[in-house]
Amino acid sequence: MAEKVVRTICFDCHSKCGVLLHVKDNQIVRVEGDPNHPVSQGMVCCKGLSAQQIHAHPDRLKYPLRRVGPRGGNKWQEITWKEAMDEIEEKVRGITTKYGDGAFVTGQGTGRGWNHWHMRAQASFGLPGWGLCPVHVCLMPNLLPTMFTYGFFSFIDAADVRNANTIVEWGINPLTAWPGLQGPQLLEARKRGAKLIVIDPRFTDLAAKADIWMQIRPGTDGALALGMMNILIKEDLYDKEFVDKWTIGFDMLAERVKEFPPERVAEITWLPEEQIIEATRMMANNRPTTSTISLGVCMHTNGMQAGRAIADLFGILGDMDAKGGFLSNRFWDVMLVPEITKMDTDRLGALLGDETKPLLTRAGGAPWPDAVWRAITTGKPFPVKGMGFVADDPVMCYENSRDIVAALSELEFMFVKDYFMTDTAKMADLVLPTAHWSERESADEELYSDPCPVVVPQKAVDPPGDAWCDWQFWLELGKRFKPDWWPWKNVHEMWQWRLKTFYNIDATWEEMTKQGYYVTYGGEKRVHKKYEKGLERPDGQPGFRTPSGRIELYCEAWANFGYDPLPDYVSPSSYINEQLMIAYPYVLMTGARIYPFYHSAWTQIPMQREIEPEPFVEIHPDAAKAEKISDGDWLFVESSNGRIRAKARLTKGIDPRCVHVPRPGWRDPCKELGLDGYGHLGANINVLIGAEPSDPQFGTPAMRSARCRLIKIEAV
Ligand SMILES: Nc1nc2c(c(=O)[nH]1)N[C@H]1C(S)=C(S)[C@@H](COP(=O)(O)OP(=O)(O)OC[C@H]3O[C@@H](n4cnc5c(=O)[nH]c(N)nc54)[C@H](O)[C@@H]3O)O[C@H]1N2
Ligand SMILES: Nc1nc2c(c(=O)[nH]1)N[C@H]1C(S)=C(S)[C@@H](COP(=O)(O)OP(=O)(O)OC[C@H]3O[C@@H](n4cnc5c(=O)[nH]c(N)nc54)[C@H](O)[C@@H]3O)O[C@H]1N2
Ligand code: SF4
Ligand SMILES: [Mo]
Repeated sequence: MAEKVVRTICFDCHSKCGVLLHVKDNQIVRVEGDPNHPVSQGMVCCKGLSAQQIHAHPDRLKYPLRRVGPRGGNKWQEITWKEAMDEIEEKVRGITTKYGDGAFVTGQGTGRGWNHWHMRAQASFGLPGWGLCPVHVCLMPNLLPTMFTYGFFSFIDAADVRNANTIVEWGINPLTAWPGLQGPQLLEARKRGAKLIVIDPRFTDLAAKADIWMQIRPGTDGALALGMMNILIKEDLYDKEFVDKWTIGFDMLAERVKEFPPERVAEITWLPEEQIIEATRMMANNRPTTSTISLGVCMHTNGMQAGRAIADLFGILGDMDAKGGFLSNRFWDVMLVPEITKMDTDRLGALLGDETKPLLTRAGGAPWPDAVWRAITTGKPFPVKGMGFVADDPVMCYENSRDIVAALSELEFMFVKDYFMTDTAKMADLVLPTAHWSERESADEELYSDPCPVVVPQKAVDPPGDAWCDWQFWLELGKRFKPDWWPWKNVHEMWQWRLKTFYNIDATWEEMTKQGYYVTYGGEKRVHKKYEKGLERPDGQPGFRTPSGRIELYCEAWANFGYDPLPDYVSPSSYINEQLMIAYPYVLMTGARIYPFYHSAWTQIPMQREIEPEPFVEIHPDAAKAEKISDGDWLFVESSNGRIRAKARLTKGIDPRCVHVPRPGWRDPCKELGLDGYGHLGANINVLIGAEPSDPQFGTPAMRSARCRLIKIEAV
């Protein structure tokens, strides 16, 4: 067959770059970035480039598999999708009839374009909301503080990097984690002279490009924001006019920040006092200023209040919904609305963990993972007896990995839908094969920065065997329980309904794929400062969508969830006693992204594994010297929760008091390169992280401010 070029979208990370796949005989012979894609502009990274190695990997799952023999014995029988779906239906019905609606929980990992369809499916037979989703650590701890403060979600999509004069990248590393989504815009901004401040305890590829790199002590970002507000107010650098007209609670905030003079903040954050002052003045004197705040800020026990402090900081700087500031984007309004998710807000209190983590259940729409595992092992407050994981390896994803393995082994029924037979999948009763982005059609509308297109990717190659995409799975599953919620014959109809009803895109499937993407708003259609024009609030009045109509520097609604209505700061080590401090001398950060892997995926792919062959831990040379560790030594990284293996990587880009282990876990072996896999416990950071201590109302554990020690493995 002749070579053809298929224009589609890579979905190996949230960037969703436009790509052109050159295809011949069902193989991908070349991957090119699509220069016409409005956001990625031709960018493609090493994960996108390895599409062929993923597509053609000999270990890909091809057909649904049913366990034969004892659980964990790794003996399987190929079955049809009809048999698999019949069995899932029977088990879900049996378990929910016997134990109640909440007894069957479906779990997902990061968003893969179908968050809302997952919720709709889960609500079709169980409790509303996300069955299980890592929103206690991902995205929501950034989004909720801004929603409470500004009345809109502000994340990477909101940062108007293209037009800002000062860009503050706060606990985020876009060049590695969001290369196609913010990478090109950032580099262009630097070229035109925009200032860049990077706040990160590690010297990243982005920090290398910064005007000011603030090497902050992990978990103290809230104190830094309070200190910056202290300077802004003392030096009269905030936007007085905006504050007077559009915010509430300024006087109380001004009192609060008096407690955070620069010298105290310097001590808390390990940052030089002069640097804090210099950065604050740059943000105020070189506006418009924008920022993206991400995992570095929120993966701590004090993350929600840190988010509030930072939200207030940019609130008084005043670049709200302004060109070059923080854009209020409407796509959030149609992403997770009850019309599609079937989320019944009155019933969210039924989600597991509600009694201790109500902000997570009621505002985040998800149960607290720790409460789910305990419901399996104790049956309290109600039993969980069946689980199904789609695009999620829960043992790699959630804190307390060992407890998760123990809990999963007590389930009556479990299914896993993945590309490969993972160690977690081996514990399941049914394993379901999955089509990769190069092998499926879909319509995706998740995160994008300005402009915000809805994309309609095309299939370039056939999946192996009979691997279904996840959308088809949710449709077929939901249909069996609530046929009237799932009236569509196939996924094309389902997406056409979605795009027509929510985005006003009325076209045939062929027309849509030919078009490729629709910029529904943003770009040239963008209207700024909608709050001045009565375009922000549903009632058409000027103002923000908060109860007061203003930016809530003092936030009453936040107080309803048990937090101080003003931002405050509690030390990330407040729970650590002296004994623990001595036994585990290093501050442990886990999970910063590295280029070749997406969470725990792709360690079996040669192109990726060549870049990062082994698990590693970053250590400062001074700390290594004190521990008698050399670069490349194998170590145990040990916390009070457990220990994992990692190779020492010495770098001056980390404080000697801190160490860092990145996200992947190197779960799967790479046979082609003869490299080991470490299974789901051997090198997995979440073996080290406990569920407690955690954010009081939201349940975020100390994934970036835990404690550990380093032990050299002499005999390896
Ligand atoms: N290659 C790759 N890309 C990914 C992913 C992946 O697994 N692999 N995952 C995707 C997902 S789901 C997400 S949520 C995003 C996350 O996107 P990011 O938040 O950008 O990802 P990270 O690299 O985890 O964290 C950003 C930075 O936080 C820093 N940090 C650690 N502790 C602190 C702290 O206390 N304060 C501050 N200010 N910074 C701190 C880390 O050093 C790191 O450089 O990435 C997405 N993109
Ligand atoms: N300690 C610590 N833990 C963390 C983080 C951290 O920084 N530190 N980051 C957290 C964050 S932000 C997130 S979002 C979570 C993410 O965690 P998850 O998204 O659950 O990621 P994985 O654990 O890699 O599990 C995903 C599994 O799905 C498979 N898969 C990949 N794509 C697809 C697909 O499209 N369909 C299907 N069916 N399967 C697919 C992969 O092969 C893999 O086995 O991890 C969280 N866990
Ligand atoms: S940055 Fe890489 S992995 Fe992410 S969408 Fe683009 S090509 Fe794919
Ligand atoms: Mo995430």
